[in-house]
Amino acid sequence: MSKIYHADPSYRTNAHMPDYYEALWRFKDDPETYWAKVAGELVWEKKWDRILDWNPPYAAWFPGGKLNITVNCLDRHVNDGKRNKVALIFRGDDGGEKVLTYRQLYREVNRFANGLKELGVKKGDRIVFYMPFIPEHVIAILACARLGAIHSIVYAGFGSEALHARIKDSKARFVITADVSIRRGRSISLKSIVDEAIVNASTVEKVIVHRRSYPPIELYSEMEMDFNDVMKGQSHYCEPEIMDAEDPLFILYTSGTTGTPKGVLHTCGGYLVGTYYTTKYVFDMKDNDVYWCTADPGWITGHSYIVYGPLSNGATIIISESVPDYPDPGIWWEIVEEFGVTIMYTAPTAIRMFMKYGEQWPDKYNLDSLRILGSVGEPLNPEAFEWFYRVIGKSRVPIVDTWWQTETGMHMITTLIGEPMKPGFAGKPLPGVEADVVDKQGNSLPPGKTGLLVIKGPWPAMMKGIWNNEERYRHYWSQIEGCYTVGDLAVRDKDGYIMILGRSDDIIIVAGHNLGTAEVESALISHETVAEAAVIGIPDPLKGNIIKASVILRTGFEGSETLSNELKYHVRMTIGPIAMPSEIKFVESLPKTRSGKIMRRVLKAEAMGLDPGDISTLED
Ligand code: 6R9
Repeated sequence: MSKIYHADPSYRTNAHMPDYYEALWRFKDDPETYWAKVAGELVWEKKWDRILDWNPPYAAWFPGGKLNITVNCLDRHVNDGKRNKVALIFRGDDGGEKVLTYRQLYREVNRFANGLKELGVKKGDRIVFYMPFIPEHVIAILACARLGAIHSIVYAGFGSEALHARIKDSKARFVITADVSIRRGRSISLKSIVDEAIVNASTVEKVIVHRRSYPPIELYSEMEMDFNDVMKGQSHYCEPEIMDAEDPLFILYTSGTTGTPKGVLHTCGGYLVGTYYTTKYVFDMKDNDVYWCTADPGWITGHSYIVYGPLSNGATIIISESVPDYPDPGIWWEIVEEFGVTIMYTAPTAIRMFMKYGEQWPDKYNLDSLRILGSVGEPLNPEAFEWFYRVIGKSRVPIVDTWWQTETGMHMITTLIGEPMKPGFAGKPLPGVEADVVDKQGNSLPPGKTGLLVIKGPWPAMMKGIWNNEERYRHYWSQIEGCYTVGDLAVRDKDGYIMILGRSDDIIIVAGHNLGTAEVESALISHETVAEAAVIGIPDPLKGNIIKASVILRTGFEGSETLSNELKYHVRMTIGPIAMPSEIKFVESLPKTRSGKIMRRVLKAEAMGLDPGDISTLED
């Protein structure tokens, strides 16, 4: 039985959504009225005709509605008394800062949009981004959306082949990049990667380069243009393109932990409603919050919870180019103290890294400003939850462990800040989301039984397709009748809290028992010496599979045969003999995507001497 944590009752009393069950009841009673109320808080050029047309697997949300998402993220705040509120605070890798108010951000976006327009950018054009995380990145995203152009952001860490494949698949007309990104005090050339990536990509007409270094790099060809020159002399107002609710907003190629990347398509209306709604209620976003999401815009988390959700709520966002341990592992806590961050949203991979370095780093800083902590990307193991709660949140700050995906666009399962928290469990489906844990035939499973996580029915920010791949889109909805199959394993408890056990392709079947990777990894991490762990199943003639674990130890511990045996025994005692790893390997690092997810199939291929498949999304 795991522990249950309760936030101070004032959290609940003051929350935008104080009562989960009341909201759930309102949703169930009349879903359309429920969503109409949320959508009604936003600015529409023309109101929708209907809330939803649902012809599975195709949904049209707010058909007939017309809007521009940037009007909701900028114009309305500029006109509604938030003109001089800080919209964005940038903190560079070198400690440099830049602050933009809503008015300033609005003007920059409009100027850049006008510049793009002059270059011929129009509604529906695809624009690929390969940019560092600097304010210009956010400006360019919003400028695209202002014109109705479709952005497709690629992590500025992927290689030229991955970038090339995404440019080709989306048939991009424009690429926006920078000369360099700066990581750990070092400049990493982005422009040269773009140069390679656009060879044989004949659709690309222009490459826009934000030049940061001095002296500025030369721009050689006719195709290349300086970012600031695009803006130069442009007016501060650009008429927003009025979009249909179902017009495309962006394509984002998924992190690809399991296969070749797919271009997930999101559209304007429902996506805005879904990200606005979840930012408001899950993060309980208030006017004086200082919100910091540590993700990169190249991940869906950056799209939904750095840009569109927070800005549509008129929030103050922090963006930072810094990595968690440079110049030292105190940097993130220094940022929290310095800017008075109230809501911090990060990933288990970062939390486990901080656990490894030890409490002395966060302990140097005053973290009193924090009022909500969030996690996303992987299961937040109970051990990591407890550490985050105690060391960062001082046993006072509620944690929202948010389960969702590129495809879902918005948070789907989490624990609202006023609800009891159960470490290891993401929580319950948000009001508006119907999730279930089922067997392969789609039968609901009782509490305690492991099964497939599915979503029943449509939700506003759901993906609307896979770019150029109808079949792959249909596949999500065709495995189990009437359900969107998310590809994760899960188990529910008697209160309806859902624990995510890992990807279903990573499932390990030992002697007929289904084991989720997260279960075994959490057991390993609960040992005092372990910072991080990844487990895989290796075929075995006797047991079906045996478990092989790769383990990163906390600072100050060393791997040995004795420790290996101790860890095996620890897992045996925590879960049972079935889950005991046959082999434990002590490693310095694990293969991860740029968003911090462990790529177990790479470990598996390595262990079995097989080809790892597409590894274009692998970090470094
Ligand atoms: C937002 C994002 C989606 C996959 C998802 C699941 C894992 C995300 C999680 C989580 C457990 C959480 N995942 N959040 N697992 N608890 N709170 O990460 O999108 O990159 O598309 O990945 O990430 O496996 O299916 P994406």
